[in-house]
Amino acid sequence: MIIKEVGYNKENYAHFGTKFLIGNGYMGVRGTPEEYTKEYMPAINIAGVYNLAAPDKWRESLNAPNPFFVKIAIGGTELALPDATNKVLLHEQSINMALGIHLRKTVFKTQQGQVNIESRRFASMTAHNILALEYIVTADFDAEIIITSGIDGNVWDVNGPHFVRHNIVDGEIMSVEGVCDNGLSVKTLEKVEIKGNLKSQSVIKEDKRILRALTFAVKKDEQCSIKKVAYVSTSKDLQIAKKTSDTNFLSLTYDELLVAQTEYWKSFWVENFVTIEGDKEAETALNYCIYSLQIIAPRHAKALSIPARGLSGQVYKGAVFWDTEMFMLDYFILNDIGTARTLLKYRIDGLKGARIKAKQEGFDGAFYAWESHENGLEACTKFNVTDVFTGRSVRTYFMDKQVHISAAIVYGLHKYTSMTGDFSILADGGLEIILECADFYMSMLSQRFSHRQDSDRVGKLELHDVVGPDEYHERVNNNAYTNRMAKFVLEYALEVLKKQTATSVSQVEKNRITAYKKKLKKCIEAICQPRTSKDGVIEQFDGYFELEDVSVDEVRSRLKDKREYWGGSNGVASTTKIIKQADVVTMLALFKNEYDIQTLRKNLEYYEKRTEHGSSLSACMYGLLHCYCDSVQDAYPMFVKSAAVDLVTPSKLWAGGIYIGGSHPASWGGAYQMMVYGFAGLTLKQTKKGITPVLNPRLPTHWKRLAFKCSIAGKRYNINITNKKHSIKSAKYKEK
Ligand code: IFM
Repeated sequence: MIIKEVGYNKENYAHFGTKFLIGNGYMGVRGTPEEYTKEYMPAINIAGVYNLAAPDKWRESLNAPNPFFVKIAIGGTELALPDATNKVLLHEQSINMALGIHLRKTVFKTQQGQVNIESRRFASMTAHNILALEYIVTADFDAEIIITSGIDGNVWDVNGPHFVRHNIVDGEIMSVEGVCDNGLSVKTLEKVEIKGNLKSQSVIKEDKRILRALTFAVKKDEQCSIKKVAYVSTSKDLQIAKKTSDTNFLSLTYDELLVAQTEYWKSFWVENFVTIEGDKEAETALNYCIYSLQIIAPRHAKALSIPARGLSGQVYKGAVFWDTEMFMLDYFILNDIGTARTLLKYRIDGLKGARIKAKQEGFDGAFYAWESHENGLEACTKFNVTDVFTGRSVRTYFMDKQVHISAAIVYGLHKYTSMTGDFSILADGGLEIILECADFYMSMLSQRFSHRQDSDRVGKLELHDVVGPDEYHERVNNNAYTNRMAKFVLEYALEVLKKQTATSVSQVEKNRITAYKKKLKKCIEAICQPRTSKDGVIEQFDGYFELEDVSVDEVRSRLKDKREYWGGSNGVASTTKIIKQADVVTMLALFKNEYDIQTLRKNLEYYEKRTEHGSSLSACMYGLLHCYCDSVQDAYPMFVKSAAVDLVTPSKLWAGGIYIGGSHPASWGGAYQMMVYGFAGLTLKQTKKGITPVLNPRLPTHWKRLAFKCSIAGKRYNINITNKKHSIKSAKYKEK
């Protein structure tokens, strides 16, 4: 349960900051050494609080003043990374997932001898505003050690600076409050316990930070240390949190918090650890995904979702994408129904924004934000990529044409209700989402005027001018995935309406509902199917088959700059069949029961060769479909790729001049889905006894045993699978 890196390389600052993230759903803390300043991207990224720094910038999430800032000096010389790189004898960073703690150890060599730093830090899982740090220094010689620590309000921002003013307070409890020009503020308080032979201390108050310099006189191998407890809050907390924080900051101690933290994670792993006997690496990677999803789960909030880059920073504006409902939600439905509900309630709140966007784009109903901020506010701009050659912004169509976003939310609601048996969410606003998304797609469907004379299209309704999951091909007609998802929304709307008992409804209203159901039925029957080749390949969108058929490598070789954007009007992939990510394959993975296995295999084979996997959302969908096609050995590398996405060196940090690094929660969720639905083959059956789980396992041959727990319809199950037998037994656990 340890993720560890030994050795120091300054160049790893962005990757390790992400890999060694800690968090508690309220905030994420990047895994950078304590002495790092903003050039090296330390961040305490707050969930769900956004600001626009200037009209020509992007709105993005906020980073809090950093109370984990600490550096040391010995004999007047600073020992701080990265400047002191040449003095490093040993450097280790790790996450102990069993305890939810980040650990760091550095040994510096000086003229007098060796100096050792050890730190432990965590984001409290039991008090969401709280961060805690222990920092210990020893030297193998008698030394005067200065530990300088405090709150650094000079934070790293992608599209900042956000704070126009810093209110700084000195005293036993120090604080830095960053204030934005609209009054929005983020405040960090800290108190410190000091241990060791303290000779003197002083306070350094600067523009944006306040520090304490603690001078210790220590004997050889004697420790000096600080233990810090910090409280981070924002002026939006009351709006977001379920309840006001009952944390009595003054009375909390580091030691007590550590005990509570350890207890929390111990009981968490009893419920959530996934055993993969025969493959330690896969086991660690998958449990890292689970740890990582848990530390970004908005357990404190009434209605909040998870950004595409989790809480690893402001990349993608800290915004929420389809990633949540299509990739992450299943983990929460199966393990933490409270969080699953919170994620969906965020979309219920977002209906306001979705209605506005639909209207603006000329449609009825609800068109959800492609990149969603609070209240469903669209954060995606029309110019989302920068041309690496000219430095100019490129018009992209993610925001206005990626209409499959609305269907993803309805799909999420469907998964939630059908797997938990909790239909109350429909009465709490879910039904409105389903019906308004249905209205949206019905208003988009247009009678076909196309020049093409295919007989199967006559009288059909088409979905024009969209972008499917494959973002490299913009403004296409009848994207297979989008059409199927739109149809799904209409089908689900019809299904829920049929189940509604309208006893107290007037005759006029009944007639209206009947007419509406007829309209839904008509659209369901008429929505056109994608073209299919003679040998069963489904065309991703109208005209895809006519594009240039070249390999991914050939397209890559046409790049003049490796950071060039492959899509859009000038992209190297746009005129070819090379796609960014699973598109038809995603559709087939979701609706596999509608196709025979030959069709699934044929399409998998066809599209796999033509997929760049330029998005971390891609591999898991290929992996899932491989499992459904019983090609488990081909699924396995896709599983590893998804699960270990943030453990290995990142392959893509740029999209045409825009930094897109950070963590990949959708990929973690996708790996989890592969484990549950793919390898364990979990499906649900509606029987007289209610919703029951069924297994159809297909383990990779080197896996000896797969075991995990999950919750279905309010019951917790123990699932145990070997190559010879499998079982599902009730587990003693009550869903909270
Ligand atoms: O939602 C994804 C999209 O499918 C591909 N680009 C990145 C987004 C955020 O992860």
